[in-house]
This record gives sequence, structure tokens and C-alpha cells, in this order.
Amino acid sequence: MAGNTFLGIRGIHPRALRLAVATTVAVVVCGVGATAQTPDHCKAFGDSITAGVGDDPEREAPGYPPRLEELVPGLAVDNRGVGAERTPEGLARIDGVLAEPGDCLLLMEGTNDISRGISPETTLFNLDRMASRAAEAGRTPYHATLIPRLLNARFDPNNVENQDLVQAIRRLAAERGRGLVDPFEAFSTRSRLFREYYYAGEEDPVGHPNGPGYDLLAAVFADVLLGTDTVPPVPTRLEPAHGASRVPADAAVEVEMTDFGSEIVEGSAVLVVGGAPAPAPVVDDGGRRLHWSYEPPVPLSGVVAMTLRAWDRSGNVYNRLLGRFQVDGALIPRGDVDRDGRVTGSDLVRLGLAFGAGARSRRYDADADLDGSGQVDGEDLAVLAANFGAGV
Ligand SMILES: [Ca+2]
Ligand SMILES: [Ca+2]
Repeated sequence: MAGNTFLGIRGIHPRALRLAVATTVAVVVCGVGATAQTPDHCKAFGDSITAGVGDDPEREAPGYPPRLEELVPGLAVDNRGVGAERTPEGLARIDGVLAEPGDCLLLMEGTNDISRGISPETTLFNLDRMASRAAEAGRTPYHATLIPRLLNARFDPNNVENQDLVQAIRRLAAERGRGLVDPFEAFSTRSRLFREYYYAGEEDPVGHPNGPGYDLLAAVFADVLLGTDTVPPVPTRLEPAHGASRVPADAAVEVEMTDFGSEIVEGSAVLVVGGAPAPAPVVDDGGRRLHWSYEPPVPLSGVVAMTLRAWDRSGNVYNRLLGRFQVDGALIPRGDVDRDGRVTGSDLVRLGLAFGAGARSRRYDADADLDGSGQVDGEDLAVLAANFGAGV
């Protein structure tokens, strides 16, 4: 199946994103959960991606907050982003921000937690506490997912941990009935993502938007605050997780899709696991959530792809790879850069895009550095060529 999702082609270089098949999903946001009316005065709380690092230097006020003010008539947005902040520091800082006037909190933090090895449970706990304190202070809290991390990020360059955290943030918002803003979905479905929407500096440990990136980020927030649903149903649970390995052949599959803006169209959803269609899902939460939980009738083997198609009543379609995992005993052939279980032309494209790049370069792709030398070069190409056509 063709999928241009960031997830589907994890680790791929921007130019290859352009080569990937056209997107099915239009743009932007996840809609509103329980919020009824547009706020007047928000605090934008988070790290350097809220502060506006990487933005067009010509801009007087960087980041998404000033743009959001322009997009939502009558809204004031104060930038309370602090560079490099992790959620433990955020939790310590939140009360001071909540002591200021305002009626809403926009909360986007956690990518630095991934970089520093803070557990997702701790991150979730901290985000939940911050949002709870906002609610206790009479503010409407909105959770936001994180944007994709750069492919040469020192930690989690394949966005495996990031996707798990993104799903957990979505679940948290759904469970608490809070609004969800979903930059991860909006960003990861853009073609030429890193090239067009990210700051191009070499010393960027996680990945920051550039001017167009902050425009997009602001639009994602604006759609939610204005109650416009431009986001398809998104994964809120995926087991086995994307990127998992040594998964038992008789593992149960659990998939949950949630729409934060409108109902999911009944019967639109088709989940395929390892080439076999799954049974119909359980529908709950007023048609906004689909849930599959079953044991595949035949044992799983090799690299298993999970793909999903579903759309909501606003016409937003999800139709792509949900994730891929390796069943215990699967021998991934050397040269399988994208880890789909086969060595094909797409692996060659990935390697070609990173060819010549050393580990510090923005073009470096750890998965294409097949011999782990810290440089993608002829040695790696030789490995790939020797295994071309191999599959599990
Ligand atoms: Ca939707
Ligand atoms: Ca491959």
C-alpha cells in the first residue's frame, strides 16, 4: 500500500517525501472535544517550539501565538514558551502562568522529555497535572500533540517514541474531554515536510518549524479554536506498537481510532493487518471512536504492516499505513533501510538521498548507514546491492 505518512516512511529524507505517493488527507487539525465557545485570551505554554525558535528572523514576534491572534478574530495569545523546557519544569512553572489573566491554556510540551529519557508515563502525568491546574483555575485547557522529530535527531530519529507519546496525548485529551490540537497529524501528512516547514540550521537537536512551519502550526490551533474539523480519525492506540520487534506470532492486535471533531462514518473503516482484513470494529463514544481487539486467525510472521482507511463526517480521510512491526524470529535482510522486510528500490532511494552524509549532517539517515560507520557511503551501497531483492 502506498502511504506518504511520515509514519509509513519513517526515517525518510524530505526529498523522498516528495517522491512518495500523494496524500489522501487534506490538512490540518484535530477538532474540539468538549469546548463549546471560542476563548478570548490564551496562554501558549510549551518549549522552544512555542517560543518560536527557528522562525523567520524578520518577524518581530516569533512563533505560532501572534499568527494565531491573526487567524482567530478577537483572540489574544500570550507566548509563554521556554526553550529546552521539559514537562517537570513546565509543571513547576505553570502556576505562575495561570496566575496571569486569561481563559485558556494551549499546552504543547514533551519533545525534550524524549531527548532526556523521561518516561512517557511521567510526561503524561505532568501534562495531565498542568491541564488539571488550568481547569481548576477556570481556564479551558487544550492538549497539543508534538511535531515530528528530525531524522538526524540524536534521540528517536524514527519518531517511534514520539508516535507513542502522541497517541498517549490524544488518549489523555479524549479521556478528560479536553480539546485536542494535532500538529503531529497535520505535519506528518505534509509532503516535503522537513524541507519546506523546518528550520534548516545544523544545530537543531529535535527539529523546529521555519516561517511556513509556524504558519501551519498556527492554522492547526486556529481550526480547533474555531471548531473547524480538518483532521481525520487518528490512531489513539496501536498494539503491537509501530517499530516493535520480537512480537509473538500469536500476539493480539489492538487498534483504536478517534475523531476529535466529528463522527466517524459508519462502515468507512477497514483495518488490514498483515494483508488480512480485521473484523468490524466496536463503535463507541457517540461514533467518534473505533476499537479493534482480536487475535489474528493465523499466526503472524515476518514484518507485519497495519493499514487503515476511515473517514469522518467532515470528509477527512485517513488511508495509509498505521504502523509496522517485526514478528519474533523474523530476519530482516541487510540493506532493508526502511525495514519493511524487503530490499527494494525504495531502500535504494533512501540510501541515495543520504549518500555522502556524515552523522552530523541534516541529510544523515542512521537506517541507511548500514555498516554503522557514521557515514553513508559506498560501503553501505555495496551491502544494499548485495542483498537487493531479498525479503523475509
Ligand atoms: Ca475529524
Ligand atoms: Ca525495504
